[in-house]
Amino acid sequence: MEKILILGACGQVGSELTLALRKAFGTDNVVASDLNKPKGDLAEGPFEILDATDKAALLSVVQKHSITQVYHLVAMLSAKAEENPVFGWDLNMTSLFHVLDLAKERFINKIFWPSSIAVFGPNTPADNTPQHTTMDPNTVYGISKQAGERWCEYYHEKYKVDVRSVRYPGLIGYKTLPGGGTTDYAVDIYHKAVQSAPFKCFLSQNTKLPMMYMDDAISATIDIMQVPKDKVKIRSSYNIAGMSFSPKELHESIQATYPDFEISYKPDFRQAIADSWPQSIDDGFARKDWGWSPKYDLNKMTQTMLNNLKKLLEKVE
Ligand code: AKB
Repeated sequence: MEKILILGACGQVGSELTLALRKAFGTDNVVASDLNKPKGDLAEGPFEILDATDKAALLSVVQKHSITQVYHLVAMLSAKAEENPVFGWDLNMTSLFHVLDLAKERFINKIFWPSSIAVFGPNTPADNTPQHTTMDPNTVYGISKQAGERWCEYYHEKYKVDVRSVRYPGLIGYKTLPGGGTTDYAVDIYHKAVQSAPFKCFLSQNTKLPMMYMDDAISATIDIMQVPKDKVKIRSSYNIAGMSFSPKELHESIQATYPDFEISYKPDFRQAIADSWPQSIDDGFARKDWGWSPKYDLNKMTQTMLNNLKKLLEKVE
């Protein structure tokens, strides 16, 4: 039986992935870990307070629970890392090296580590961005993800480490808030809509970015970890696509339910980050190699987000 450790389990992806993995593989087989204490459902299962940059502590948790697989979700995202470049680089790379080394030393046998559309840069073709193309990221986060991809592939080639990865676009879910990303506006906007509050967007109205509903991201993550080894032909990271939209298009999609919902635009430093990223992604390799296919488009996601956030708001009131 596989025993799973999740690093960064209290974050936006971690909190949903932990519950999905516990449902699929049994609560006792999924150990969540984070620097912060767990809240809600996350606390109902094995949990360790863990700093993923502390290799001795990480190894001790791996040995204590006889861990075989690690999902490494610790990262400082794009906007926050621009404000803390050295810390962002150090957190993103040190924690990745520790996990890769644990696999190289055969303490664990499989790793999931997410990359991001942030690996692309201003000279990357912005439409239908291919899997293999020019990559010149100009953010600390993007540089760390691109370097991480190179190292994952290197550890696979040289040390036969079974590391698997997808390039997450902006992720949108109603259960938790993201923190420190450039695509975060697309989560905040739904919260404002159900609260009948106006929304001030930090990106300009026509800034189109690749995005994905959380359920699709969780499926991609679990699916790539389940397929037989030989199906995973790309060991840097796979492009995956869900949908692409601009703040204006998202606003219009919300207005189908909340016609009076208002938005204003005040681009800040995150605009330059968004401008350096693709608008849409070609995910042909993921579809062909391991059967990736998303289920949510913009309007289906909008309905799901609004319905669930409304229910949560009613519970609080
Ligand atoms: C961010 O905005 O930094 C992240 C990402 C695209 O990886 N959501």
